[in-house]
Amino acid sequence: MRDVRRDFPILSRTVHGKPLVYLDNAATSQKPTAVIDALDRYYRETNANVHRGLHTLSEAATAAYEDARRKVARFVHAARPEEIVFVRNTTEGLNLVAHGWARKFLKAGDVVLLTEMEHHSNIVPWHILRDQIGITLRFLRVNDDGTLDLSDLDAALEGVKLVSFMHASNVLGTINPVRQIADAAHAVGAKVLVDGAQGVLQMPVDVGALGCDWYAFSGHKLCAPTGIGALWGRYELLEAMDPFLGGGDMIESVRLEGSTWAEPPARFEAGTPAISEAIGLGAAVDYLCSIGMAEIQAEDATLTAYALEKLPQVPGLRLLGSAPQRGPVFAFTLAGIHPHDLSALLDEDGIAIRAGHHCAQPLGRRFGVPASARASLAFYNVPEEIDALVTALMGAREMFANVRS
Ligand code: C6P
Repeated sequence: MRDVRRDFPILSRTVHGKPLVYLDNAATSQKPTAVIDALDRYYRETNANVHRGLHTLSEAATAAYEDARRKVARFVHAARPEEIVFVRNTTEGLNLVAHGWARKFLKAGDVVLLTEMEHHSNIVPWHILRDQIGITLRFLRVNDDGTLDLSDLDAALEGVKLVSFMHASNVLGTINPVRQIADAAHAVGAKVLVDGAQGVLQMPVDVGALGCDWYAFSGHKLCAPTGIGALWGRYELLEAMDPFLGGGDMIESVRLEGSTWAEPPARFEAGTPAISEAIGLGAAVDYLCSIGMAEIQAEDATLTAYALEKLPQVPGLRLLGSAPQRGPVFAFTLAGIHPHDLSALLDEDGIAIRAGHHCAQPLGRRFGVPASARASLAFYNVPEEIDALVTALMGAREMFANVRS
């Protein structure tokens, strides 16, 4: 895995004269040369609009765009490429289900079950829909160790039409038991939407094995460019959904009196899509498959074990979440130092972490921590970078202690 660092040009840069230690992978991943080159090649050789022209460039662009869809379909083990809808990001994928499916099939009083650990992108769309059509929202609670409280899942599922929850937490690191929740939800006739933003780079994803109905993820967390993501959905569900954006490329026919829509996935891809970004996502998926997602998962486990051994050695450090099934994401507080100050201080050592509420304010309230620092790793990180983080945290503690005394 050490060798893969060479595939990421940015990892050899310095920040404030120090080697970059990039520990903000849950916010966005870095991009390998294979992806950067795919974008460069596309704009140098193939750039044209897709699905619209009969000239050579347009046909080549269309072929590359649809090839990327096939690669993404294989990556998540979709039954067919048409089950992959290209969207901008996880947020748009979740909103597409809220507005394309839930708005059509749910009515006032129907219950949508979420969890207390959700990212805002899986809470706010449901608040909007609740205010518009009167659905009821219910939340699974989070235990002190950062696992979901599933002790009375059957009661929580009463009257539920849709369960929507994250595969892996961007704060606690917890990996949720998707199959267990999906099976229980399906037993009461509910549909299951999974926010795969963090899950998708941490482990092999097989949507059939997970047992969900939709799975949304962002390319930029998967070594691909920003501006592209995917919503996988079971085809018959996509077929039943309404579009939430209208325009070019999503229609079957348009008359002044009205329009009819194309079949999925085109129905949900109105307007000129993010063509180069989709091709970049295809290149990212190829790159990750060349390493192997099982190998990436194993590397994450090694890094996670090392971080869990090292971080508690910092006096005053409180780690949020200690779930047994977890990914390499570590939110923490350090006694006496505001996370924003900590982040700024670490930046001077070339270390990039995130600080704040991590777009999960309800979860922060649950733990009585409105803001925390967060180090998040990816397979291209190395144990020495965890050592560098620990040393910098110790230094920050000392510095603040001196300031106070
Ligand atoms: N979390 C983080 O630093 P978008 O912004 O649409 O690509 O992803 C949204 C999203 C949804 N669910 C989870 C679990 C996420 O972690 C994220 C993005 C980043 O934690 C940016 S806020």
